[in-house]
Amino acid sequence: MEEVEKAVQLTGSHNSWRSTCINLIASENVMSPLAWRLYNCDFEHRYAEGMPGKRFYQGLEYLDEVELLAIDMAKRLFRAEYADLRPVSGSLAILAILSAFAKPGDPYVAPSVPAGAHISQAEFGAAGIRGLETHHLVLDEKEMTLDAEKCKKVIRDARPKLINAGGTVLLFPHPLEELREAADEVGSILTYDASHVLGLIAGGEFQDPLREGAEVVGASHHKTFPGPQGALIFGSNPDHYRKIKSKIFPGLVSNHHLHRLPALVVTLAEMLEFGREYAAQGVKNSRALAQALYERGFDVLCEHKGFTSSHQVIVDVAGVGGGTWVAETLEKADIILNKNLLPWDDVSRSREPSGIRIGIQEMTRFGMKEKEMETIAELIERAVIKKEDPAAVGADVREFRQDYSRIKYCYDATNFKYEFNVI
Ligand code: DSN
Repeated sequence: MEEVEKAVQLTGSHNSWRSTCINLIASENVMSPLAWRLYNCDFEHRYAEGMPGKRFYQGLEYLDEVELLAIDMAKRLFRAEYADLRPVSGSLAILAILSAFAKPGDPYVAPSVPAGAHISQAEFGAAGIRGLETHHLVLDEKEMTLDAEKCKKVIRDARPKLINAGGTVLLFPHPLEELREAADEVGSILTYDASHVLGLIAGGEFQDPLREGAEVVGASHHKTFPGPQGALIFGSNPDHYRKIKSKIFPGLVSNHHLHRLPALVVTLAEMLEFGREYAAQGVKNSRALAQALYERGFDVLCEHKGFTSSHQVIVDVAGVGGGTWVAETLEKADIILNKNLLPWDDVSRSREPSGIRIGIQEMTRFGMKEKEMETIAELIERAVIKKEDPAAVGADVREFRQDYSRIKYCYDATNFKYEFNVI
């Protein structure tokens, strides 16, 4: 079939192209070779509903054990009282949490999207679908972190059932202890969307939401945490989990994409073993890239506080073509990142925002360090500021990338024997 040939060819083209690009999308990552190998397994074809040992389908003897391993390891890694790996996406994890603690019409508090919230935290995303009355936490735009005093006032005035900190632009830790104080005053649950920084939390970098006051954490596990695509929820209070559980199943997830689970066990093990080294290098890399871009004339946010404490770098590119032009020009040079709203952009400008967001986690996985961040900054400068032909810059990108094709911070897949076939 012509269509099949086309699909095969397009998939191959995508695979070869992105393996030669400098991949800087802050929400992406690559699995380790062993995780990737296990991902392609028969669990993909099977159905499970409910909890291990209490399923509604037969044939899950081995899956149950794998899922219990993953749950146990996630609890250990994040020092949590419970962990549920069934949400198949970050948005569903957030929606399950929102549904557990707030009903339609209830007040709810989260940052706005320009202030860094993910769409699932927003009135036009999962929070809106749940029918919540959304109030916004206040970001200190200079410091790029929530303004504790102003947020406390919002919480005291709105008296929300639920507060959802964290989000999709996260340069610096948020003041969770202060938010928790206000949450306790009004009887609100403090949750944290850790999708972006989950791998940093696992590696002891950034902030540890459960230790700082958050009670429930929802996160996708494929951004800084380099697992298969999917999500989890974990937290400190088992009573909360009783409420969340039924929202996941039978509420929002029927089958939970079972082939994720062995790949997740591998990723959890690799993060337990190599996570500290990976996360520490990641933060060094984002700071080095920010510094190198700044020295080349880019308006990188938060120079006064070292630019970033996470894997992200945010650049105001309004003066050099705008977010859309910069992202599209860099794509022509095989440097892949995304345009992004800045806190002072109106949300209606999401197609023409002032900023770009850069994430260093994938290139860190391929072994890049501070020196390589200098090279990346130079390549970006050539395409964006010096306006060199992107195709010429792209040729240098592809040559540079050749030396970074093996994933680090993981087990050697050849040390494990696997004798199963997919079909
Ligand atoms: N939209 C994604 C991000 O890039 O942050 C998260 O799902």
